[in-house]
Amino acid sequence: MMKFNYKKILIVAAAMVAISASVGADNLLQNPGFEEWDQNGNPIGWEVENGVTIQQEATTVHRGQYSISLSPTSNSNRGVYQDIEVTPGYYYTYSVWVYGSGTGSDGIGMGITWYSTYSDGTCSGYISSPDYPQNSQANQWEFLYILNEQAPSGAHCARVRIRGYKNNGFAGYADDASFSGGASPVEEDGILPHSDRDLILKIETYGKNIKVHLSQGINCGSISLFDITGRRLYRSQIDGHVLVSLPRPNKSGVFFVRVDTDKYSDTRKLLLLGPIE
Ligand SMILES: [Ca+2]
Repeated sequence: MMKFNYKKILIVAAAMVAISASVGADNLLQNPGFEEWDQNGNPIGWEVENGVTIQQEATTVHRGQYSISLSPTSNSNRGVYQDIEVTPGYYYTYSVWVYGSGTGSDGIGMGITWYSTYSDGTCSGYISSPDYPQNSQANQWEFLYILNEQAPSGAHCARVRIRGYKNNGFAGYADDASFSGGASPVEEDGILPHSDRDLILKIETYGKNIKVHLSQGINCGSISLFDITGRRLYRSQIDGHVLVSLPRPNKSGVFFVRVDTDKYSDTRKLLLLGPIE
């Protein structure tokens, strides 16, 4: 098969674009940064599967004070999860930062499993599992994501998982998970409020990620990625970082990166050529 290997990415700083979307892409996970732990040593909001030892980790963290360490105690892929109510046909994005002790079957991964029923906070009635991304480098933080996955017909519950692949040993750490969405297939846009600040300094692609350099440390704000139809594909909080990673869509097209603070917003047009190699 002929493989096109376009590396060239054209970044176009656009004039303000009338793109906005209703809020509905907030993080649906409880305790997404593994900052809150109960007296039994379990992360609040997360279910711990059988066959894994988890620990509160205070040294190797992506952000905040803590992350979670995962060590399967069998040959099964086990970890932690949350069950989230979803709407069939709507789009969801899931991301996690992971730090694998090794790669492949020695590493760590994440994924969504769709179920038909959400009841009492629990999924039942298995439907399907999309691909489970996993880390590709050992001993460094890596951003894993499933971008804009459509909940299948009949799916009312998503089991949002992080799991270790290492057999009977330490698989890695995870931190800063985000599951967002609820965007309908066609999300109508409002008009962006006034903006006169250059909050975005530079945008570049790096492997599977889009890296956005911000002109200043924004203590409270969010960054979003939209497609050409104005549908929000991804959103995360910024929290003082000047370099933010976003998931890169695996297709060509025009996209928009937008930074919002309480006073200002800045939107840039992004033209992606070619699939991720
Ligand atoms: Ca954390």
